[in-house]
Amino acid sequence: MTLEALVFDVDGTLADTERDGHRVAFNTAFSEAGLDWHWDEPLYSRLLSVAGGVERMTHYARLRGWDGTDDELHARLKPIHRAKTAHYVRHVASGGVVLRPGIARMLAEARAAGLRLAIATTTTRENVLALLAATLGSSSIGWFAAIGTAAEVPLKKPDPAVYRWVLAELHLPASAAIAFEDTRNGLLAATSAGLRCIVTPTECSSAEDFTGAVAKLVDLDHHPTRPGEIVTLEDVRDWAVSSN
Ligand code: XBP
Repeated sequence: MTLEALVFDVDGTLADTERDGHRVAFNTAFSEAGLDWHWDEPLYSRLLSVAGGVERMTHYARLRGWDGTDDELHARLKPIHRAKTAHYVRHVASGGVVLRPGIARMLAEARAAGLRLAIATTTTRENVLALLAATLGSSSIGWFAAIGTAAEVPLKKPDPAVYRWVLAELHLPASAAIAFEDTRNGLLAATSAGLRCIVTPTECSSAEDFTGAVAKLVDLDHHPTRPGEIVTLEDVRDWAVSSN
């Protein structure tokens, strides 16, 4: 099968957004809400095992002894999550986030080669659009043939639902696409949907188990076996047909 699409995770993959972006926005929203919650870096790295901001907050609330059903806790926490999203979007719009090395180049190479681009993320659509506009310009939103977010697919990674949604939008079999992820949850979501997956871990996810990835990279500007060389679209095409 010929590679026809590149599917990118957002947080940690397109840009390293978690430690200084989302985490700071969460803490600001907690403080504004009068909660004595503060997610420092080690705690946040552990909490990242729970995909989805509201789900992560709900998980932490239970650790802090909150009672209630998931729906009851979500209802209490969603206003705080909306405030957090506003803080995060302001951070991104102010230039607080840059793309990871090689991402802009890979997107341009894929477009020039006629491949389709897609996004599969558990974050909000608002966060995705803000990140694309701030880093690639507002017209870049049109580069992506499918953008799967928490709005389109409520079930979060490692569930494969968002990757299955993207493949359906692209009208492609999993074998015609390859995923780019930074966490084990993301790797499992992509591979469970049948896609091969390249991982580029961040400091937050570096200790995770990436068994099943077809390639594990520092980033797209560092080839894993050819020191001093970048990762090209040809390398991605090779990994797209390899067995991991
Ligand atoms: C990363 C996530 C998100 C972000 C926080 O998404 O799991 O929950 O950490 O964003 P992905 P929200 O790696 O799939 O891009 O608060 O909007 O969920």
